[in-house]
Amino acid sequence: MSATSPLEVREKTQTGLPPSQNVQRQLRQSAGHASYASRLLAFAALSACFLGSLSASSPPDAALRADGFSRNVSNCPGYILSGLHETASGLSARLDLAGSACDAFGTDIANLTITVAYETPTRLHVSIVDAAANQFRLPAEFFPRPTGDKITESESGLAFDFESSPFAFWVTRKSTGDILFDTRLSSLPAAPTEALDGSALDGFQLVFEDQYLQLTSALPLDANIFGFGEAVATSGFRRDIAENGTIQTMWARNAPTPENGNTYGAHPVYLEHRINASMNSSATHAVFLSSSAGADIVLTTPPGATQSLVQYRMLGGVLDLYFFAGPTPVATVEQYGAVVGLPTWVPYWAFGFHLCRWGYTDLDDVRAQVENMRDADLPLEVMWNDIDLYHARRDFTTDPVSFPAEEVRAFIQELASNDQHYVPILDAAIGHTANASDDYLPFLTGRDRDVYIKNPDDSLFLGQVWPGYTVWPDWFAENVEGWWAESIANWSALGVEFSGLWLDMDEPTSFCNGSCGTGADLSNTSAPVIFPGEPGNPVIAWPEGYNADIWGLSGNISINGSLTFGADTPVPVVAPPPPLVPDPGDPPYPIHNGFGGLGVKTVAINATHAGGILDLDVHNAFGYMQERATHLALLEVRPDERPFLISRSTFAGSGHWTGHWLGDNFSKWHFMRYVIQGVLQFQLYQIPMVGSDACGFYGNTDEELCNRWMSLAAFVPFFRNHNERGAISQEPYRWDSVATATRAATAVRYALLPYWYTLFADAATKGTPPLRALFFEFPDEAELLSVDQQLLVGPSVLVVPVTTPNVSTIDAVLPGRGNVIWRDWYTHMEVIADRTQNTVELNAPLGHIPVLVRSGMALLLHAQPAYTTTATRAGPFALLVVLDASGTATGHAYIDDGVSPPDSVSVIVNRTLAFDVSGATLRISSDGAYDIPQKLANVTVLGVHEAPKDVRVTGEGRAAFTYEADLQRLNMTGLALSLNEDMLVSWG
Ligand code: MIG
Repeated sequence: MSATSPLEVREKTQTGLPPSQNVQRQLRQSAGHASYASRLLAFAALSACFLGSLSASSPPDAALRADGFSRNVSNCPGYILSGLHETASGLSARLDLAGSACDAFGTDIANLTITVAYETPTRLHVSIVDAAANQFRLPAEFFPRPTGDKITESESGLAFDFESSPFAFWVTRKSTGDILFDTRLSSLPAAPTEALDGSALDGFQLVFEDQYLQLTSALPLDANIFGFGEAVATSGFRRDIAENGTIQTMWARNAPTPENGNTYGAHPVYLEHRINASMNSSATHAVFLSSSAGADIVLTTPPGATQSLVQYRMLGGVLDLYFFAGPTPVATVEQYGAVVGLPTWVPYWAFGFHLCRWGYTDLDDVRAQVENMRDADLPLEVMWNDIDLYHARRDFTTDPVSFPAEEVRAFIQELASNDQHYVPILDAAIGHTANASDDYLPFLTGRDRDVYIKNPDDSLFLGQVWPGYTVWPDWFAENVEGWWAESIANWSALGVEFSGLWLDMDEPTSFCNGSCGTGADLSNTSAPVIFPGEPGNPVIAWPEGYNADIWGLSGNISINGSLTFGADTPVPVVAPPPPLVPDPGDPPYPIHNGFGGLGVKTVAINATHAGGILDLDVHNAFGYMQERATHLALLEVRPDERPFLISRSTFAGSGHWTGHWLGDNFSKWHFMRYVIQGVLQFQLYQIPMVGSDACGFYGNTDEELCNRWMSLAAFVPFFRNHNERGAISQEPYRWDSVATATRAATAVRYALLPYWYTLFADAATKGTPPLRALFFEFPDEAELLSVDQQLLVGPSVLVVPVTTPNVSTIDAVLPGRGNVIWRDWYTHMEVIADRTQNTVELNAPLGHIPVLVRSGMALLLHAQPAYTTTATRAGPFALLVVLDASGTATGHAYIDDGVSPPDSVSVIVNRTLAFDVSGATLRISSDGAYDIPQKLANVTVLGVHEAPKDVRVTGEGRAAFTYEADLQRLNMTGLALSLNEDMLVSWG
């Protein structure tokens, strides 16, 4: 922009600040990249330009000041600590407002209580609450937190220190003396200053008002921060704190994976990793603010500052903070899991391939998919249906013409007889009856039992979704769980004999703003949104580089022998939406919600829940509450099966109830690139069962993108291809090359299932993240911190997906700095990286995804990947041992029946195997009550330097083997070893 635009003039007048880079970026972005997401962002930017305020504390205009709030925290007085009561395991004290109230964005609360508890050697709990207990607190009944854990201060790895006047505190890692969190003004940059987005940072005192809480901590300059989601960050998995800064808004929103904007879930937790290069050491810690309040969390570095900072700006609640000492990334994540709840057990079948789309017209269409997959020999484990299944787009129904219930039942039973499963969608909103003769029972029984969210006047709160006018379950209502379980059971009895459920629209999404149904014509059951693929909403987008005007609608990689590929386009940097003036009735501090007002396209914030809970306080937890209720309902309906859920809107602790898919992405290369950061984020959030819509949801895909995406998707936990209504078909059999790539990647996945399953058992029992960023395993290697185009499945399997078009090789980073031997999964050959760069160029022709295995590891595998996970499990096991330089390796495996839920004492009958290799001997120790019928049929040992003369197995005598010197590979085949006993295999 060379000349001053009217927008800038307007902005100057409104704020007195120079035009922010923020807005300029918005405008550039909206011009260059016309996605739905960017249109929304551009809209938000324009509104902001016209409406005003740019920061937490920019000068208020007269209209805003009418409510008496100053919108400026610079003269907030902070608090003074007194009445200190110290115990061996912590302290409590009063905090009283240190001067006159500033009433910045709410009314200052004069009297607070602080409680500090050393709970475990690696967990410190700091809670600052209003003494009168009027502020909303997460009810422990629904959001359990560990109670009773207590150690003495001297046993803690963390120290809490404070200054009394004004009150400030800091948390130190005792072993290193590092200060991890520090709210002292003397540690923070001098205020006022500004955030990198141009917004003002007026003051850093603790602010505790009814509708605004602010807490600021200094961080090391350009700190390595991960987490704060749900986010699709243009900076990658590592958050941007020093270049553009980050404003992560916590306000669950149905926005299709907006870059740098708030989206479906809210996770107010971050992990920080510090490397001490000179000491060759590192340590990780995490900070969790246990609050469902709407919020902006700011990561920034003020201009010229020598430190960065994190600032929490919360719209209510209390400051309930947990600090986790790690010190490894994996241990840190586990410690977080112990507070919010460990991930739910996942049934074995859920690791199979899932096929879905929006727009299967009828049951025949769905049946045809199952047949086509079988004909193409493409493993299909779970068939899904979207809202096409519904009658009148209502939950708990099937369309009598296109999906007759009895035929749906027969179809699902046929799937079951082939060891296949069925998962339907379940939307959050319940359609309101259209008139007095409408006998839609789920709505009517729910109304009778008083389970819906209300308006302040106690009438039903009405919004609008696919069925027309709708209500929403109030998950805090007394009868809601019974009604929900019964509705689910009835649906299943009707014919929809699902194996799991897909929870959508649980932000919750409405198509109108706030209470739009009260007084409206309820007989109008049309949705105000046109289905994609219908006139007025055609699906016209294609992947970067594909030109449909030239090549038509096939999406083929070549047409008449020439390549259908243009050029990849660079990804624009997208700033978060600027803050808006709050909608009337919204709290005075305008969080950067991409939709603007808090009630836009969702339930109004003044809607009420049982017990008088305001929707404002629990908006971010709607998804969590529904996931919990649905999980409990499934346990009631099928007490012998593990509930399987995939849900869109998640909150801290959701993983205890559900898995997650990353939502409505786009069929674009750069959205495929975001998959890895998304999957890694949710490992940190303790929702490890996560994946993307493979081949892309919005827009048409093409052969090459779908080929690469299916290959990647086979290496993330939740493996599903899902597509938008109206887009070209993208089931993996649609293109031969995609079918070939999918078969190959799926075979690797199914071979690895015992390993995957063990990783998820470790998640369910200890909170260990199954998937890992490279630095999780190699925490001292600073060069890995920004690597988020590769990922580790567990500690041992390194995946290097191709995420750009038109290439046949890829440069891989090999972690370990030469101290680890990496071998190619397919060939078993050693892969050697350049010694200074730690990188290597790998062959990656279309259809091939490079996978490397790490030395020092023993992996239990299925020897014969088959069509379903059941058929695969029926076959024998294999063991792959990759020796390290000193000839050792270890590993473990967890095995059970794959379906039983934990009983009341949380134990599933199981067997664990430990593998320990050294001195040319493999020791297998077997422990547990589960009887493994399948035998161990082969053992492959890589890294054996000399041809053995013979191989012996305990109790069996000599075993047949082959040895290949070039691969240093010892292969024992044709074994039939029981895994229910300890065993020794030795060679030499
Ligand atoms: O407004 O059910 O994210 O996966 O296909 C769209 C139709 C509603 C959004 C989900 C998407 C699903 C679609 N749903």
